[in-house]
Amino acid sequence: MTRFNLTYFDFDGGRGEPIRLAFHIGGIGFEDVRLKFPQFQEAQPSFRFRALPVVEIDGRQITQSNSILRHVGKLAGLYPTDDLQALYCDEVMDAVEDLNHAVGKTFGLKGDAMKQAREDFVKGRLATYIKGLDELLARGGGQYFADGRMTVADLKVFVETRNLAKGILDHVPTDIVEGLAPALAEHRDRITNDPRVVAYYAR
Ligand SMILES: N[C@@H](CCC(=O)N[C@@H](CS)C(=O)NCC(=O)O)C(=O)O
Repeated sequence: MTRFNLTYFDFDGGRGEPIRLAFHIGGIGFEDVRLKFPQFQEAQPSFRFRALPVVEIDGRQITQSNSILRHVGKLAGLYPTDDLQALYCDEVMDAVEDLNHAVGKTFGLKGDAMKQAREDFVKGRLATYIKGLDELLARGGGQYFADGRMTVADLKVFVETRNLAKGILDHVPTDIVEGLAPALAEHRDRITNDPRVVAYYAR
């Protein structure tokens, strides 16, 4: 049996969480290694690109969150077999990565510099990406992004929109998704209430 070992930070968000969800939903056993930041710093040289998530598959280290999520999605039955639907799925996942990189640039800033950077982010890239994702949801039929069912693209967006609503990012309004894209907020609630997702958080 293939052995999976996923290493990510110890919180229910970010680039690692959709992968954890996909493993669970697919009923695929994996070791869920959760690092606190000092543990990450100590172990960082052992990660190929000095970043997380990484997954080890039978001891071989694989990096890049979307590549890992796509692979686990295939194993879990959460990735389309139709090429066009798979492309829809990939587009959504890569758009979320653009957003992750944009918000990453505001980390580490302090005081007024942070406030200004976050306000610019809210009016600029974040608004653009929320509206863009809303369009992609409509293209998928309004309920899911691809394949007319929940796929890894939905898990990736859900983790992001839920984090925005949690208020984890200072100076980002928690109702920004509701305000700009009500259908995307409904999508977050739809995935939150999916019995497979409910079961994961109830475990
Ligand atoms: N392209 C990579 C980016 C990975 C990445 O930047 N991960 C962040 C956490 S979400 C990280 O490890 N940051 C710590 C650092 O770069 O020092 C991926 O998609 O996995």
